[in-house]
Amino acid sequence: MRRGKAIIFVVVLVFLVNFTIGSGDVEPDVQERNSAVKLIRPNKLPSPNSKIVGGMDTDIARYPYQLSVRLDGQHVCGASIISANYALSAAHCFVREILEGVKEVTVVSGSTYLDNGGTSSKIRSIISHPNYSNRTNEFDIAVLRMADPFVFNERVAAIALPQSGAQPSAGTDAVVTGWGLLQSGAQNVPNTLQLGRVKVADFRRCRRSYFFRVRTKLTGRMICAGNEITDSCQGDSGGPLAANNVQIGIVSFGAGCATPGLPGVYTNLGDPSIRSWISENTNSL
Ligand code: 4AZ
Repeated sequence: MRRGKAIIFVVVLVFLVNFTIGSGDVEPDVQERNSAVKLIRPNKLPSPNSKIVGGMDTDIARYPYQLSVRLDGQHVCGASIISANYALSAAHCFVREILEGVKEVTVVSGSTYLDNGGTSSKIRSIISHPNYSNRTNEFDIAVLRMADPFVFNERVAAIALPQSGAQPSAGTDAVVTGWGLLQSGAQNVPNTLQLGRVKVADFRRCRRSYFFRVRTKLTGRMICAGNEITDSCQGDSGGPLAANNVQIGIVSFGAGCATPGLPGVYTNLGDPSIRSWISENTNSL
């Protein structure tokens, strides 16, 4: 009987804690990535001069691994160069609904600006992780095999990948780059590549917040980074999170952008299953 009471007590306690933590003024929704990408698709061309959330203008020469993924010429996602023949992006950028009716998928390398410069390259094949799930956001990774190799120069170069099992500790300084929205819900993406300086967040804490506040389960295939000041946002998806010139994450999802207590979520490239999948699909990188 004592045990029965203890269980009831724990159940009530968990419920109360949940309820209090989860009852902020406005509950942020987990971004519907598909609609998010649509938001920045067709007819909404980047307005020049509008600014990742809390970032600053930067130059492609500083982040020469950054790519813009274009569907029929329109920027939809980021990606990164990992070798002459391969790029890395997010699987959610290439789901059937998004590719429907699209004639051409290309990446643009070597340009700071969305509206001019750089080199457009054709993709031979898109390999999305077979275990990617748009319900759980697990394994949000895709390898892009280029039709022709990238020609490397000071604005076009590959970024290194982590060793299998390498896990960035909380507080690690990282940079996220991209042409994503400057504010949650903004209408246009910026024309100039943005750089956001973020810190890797404590994973258990991040996982707890996502679970209690947005009922979303994070797994070891994910890492969190950013805060209420600086974060990735829609349109940055697929792009790189780098620390010490090593790509540690891929922009994957979040609960809005720069939402207090809910950092951005990234595919964890150090996770052994993710890391070995990249090797297997890129002729062993
Ligand atoms: C998105 O919709 C998205 N704040 C990407 C990153 C984040 C939120 C949303 C992280 O593509």
